[in-house]
Amino acid sequence: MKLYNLDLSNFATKTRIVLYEKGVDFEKADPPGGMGSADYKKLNPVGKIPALQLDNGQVIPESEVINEYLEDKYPQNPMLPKDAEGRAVVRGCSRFHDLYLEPPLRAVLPKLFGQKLDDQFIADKMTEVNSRLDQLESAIGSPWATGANFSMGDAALAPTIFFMINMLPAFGSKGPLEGRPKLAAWWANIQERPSTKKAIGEQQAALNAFMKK
Ligand SMILES: N[C@@H](CCC(=O)N[C@@H](CS)C(=O)NCC(=O)O)C(=O)O
Repeated sequence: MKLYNLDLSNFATKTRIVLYEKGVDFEKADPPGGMGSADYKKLNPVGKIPALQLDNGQVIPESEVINEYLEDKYPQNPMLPKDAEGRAVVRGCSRFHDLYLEPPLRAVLPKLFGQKLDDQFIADKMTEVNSRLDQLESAIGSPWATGANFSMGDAALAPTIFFMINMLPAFGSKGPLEGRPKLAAWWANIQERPSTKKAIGEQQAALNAFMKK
């Protein structure tokens, strides 16, 4: 099994966390030609990272679809509860991440790649990020995002919160944990868990290399 991956990518890190939790063997591969390249689009037409290539050649794109596939295929160390209601809660958490929490951060990332963005645009996106973080603070569980068990919700949130810790102040915002004690307590737990420690450690190393450039 091959994961088209970049260690810096928060969505690829989301999937690596699930692979590490389940102890599944996989090979990491850079997207041929880079993200969005014509060569990579032959494998994943949308061109985004991550995508999982199975040993039979099938390519599964989209972090959430890959994570659901991994859960179906490798039920050990479950990332979803058994009951339908609990599964809805976890899926709601990763969907909140994908649809509402992460997009306003993503909108300002081009600035890190040298693109000029309007100051008001950045300020508006920071207001939106902080309002989503407040919603997360009011809903987050303990010790894990959706309660007693580590889940796909934690896998979705952790790599983006890592980005926010490292990036929000550079965009003129307070850090995501500041004034949010439940989120800060959850983040302390994330730093102790082997799967997140490893995956976010890789993300950190890739961020350090990116910052050096
Ligand atoms: N909905 C996608 C989002 C993936 C995504 O945005 N990946 C970024 C890297 S973190 C990417 O590939 N960007 C390049 C592009 O959009 O062409 C998923 O969950 O996998």
